[in-house]
Amino acid sequence: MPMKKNVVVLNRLAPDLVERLAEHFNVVQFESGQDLQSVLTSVPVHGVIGAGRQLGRRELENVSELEVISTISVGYDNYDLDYLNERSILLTNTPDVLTETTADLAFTLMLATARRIVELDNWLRAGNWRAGLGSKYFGCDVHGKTLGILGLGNIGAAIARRGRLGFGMRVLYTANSRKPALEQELDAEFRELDGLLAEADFLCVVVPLSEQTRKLIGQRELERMKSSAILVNIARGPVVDEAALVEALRSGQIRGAGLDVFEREPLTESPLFALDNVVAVPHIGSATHETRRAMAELAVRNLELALLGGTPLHMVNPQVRAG
Ligand code: 8YV
Repeated sequence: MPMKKNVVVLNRLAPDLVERLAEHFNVVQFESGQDLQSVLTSVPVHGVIGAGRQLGRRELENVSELEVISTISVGYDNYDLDYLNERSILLTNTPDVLTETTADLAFTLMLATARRIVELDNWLRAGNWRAGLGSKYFGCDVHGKTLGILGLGNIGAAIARRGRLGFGMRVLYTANSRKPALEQELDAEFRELDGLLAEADFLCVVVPLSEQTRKLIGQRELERMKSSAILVNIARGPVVDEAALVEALRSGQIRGAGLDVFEREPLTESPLFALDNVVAVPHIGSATHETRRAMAELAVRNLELALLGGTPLHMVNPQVRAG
């Protein structure tokens, strides 16, 4: 029987998934508090599975047997892709299974910010509801408004669908390429970024983080938005210049923001926390029992296929296998 390959598991997986991995591999569980580089070099590691860790040259240069990283996420900005390509290390990810759940969260943030749900929940619990609610506490409509999607990939399209079909919204989008099928399905209209900023009542940021999208939304862009507009970011924090956003929210440049992601994560302190017109949640886009389970299963499957001689279902850099 051939020797089992070694696999490092970065996060806690369900026991049945760990058992499943253990059928084919020696499983090394990384525990928080441990030094990642030491764990990665404690045995010849062939595969890594998990998310939430930056992996590049520094972490991987002594992991000489590494064949595959199976990330439990759709985004892969945590990985130095150029370095993985240079080393012919395969990267697999988990798209599709989280699309609808993440779109649900985008809508939750739109609605919660527009209707001031968190602010008014706090107000109510503080015992303030003694008389009728004055217009001071009114929110704004979501239905029938203009939804601007920045990045019309799978998740952007799922948000657009909710807006168009569920809330009768007009859909505008900015993307690297035109999407004729979605334009037809959702009456969506393409805009250059400045046009999108000027017309959107709700601006949903759904682009992946890359050097091209870092700080894509800064002071200049926020100044082009309507003062009645709400910004929702479910992509990656660094796509939005957070200091500029705080300023825009404080000064009333825009109405509010619903944020799932931040420049630095995890986050324990932020000027955003002092603002009533912000609804902030701790990067929960895919965090439902069903979806996280589906993501973990898919990542395990990708890892098995990569290390046992098959073709993983989702490869970020399939070209490394061609050579
Ligand atoms: C991940 C995400 O679960 O998939 C992504 O890209 O942002 C989340 O759904 C998270 O990054 C895991 O840490």
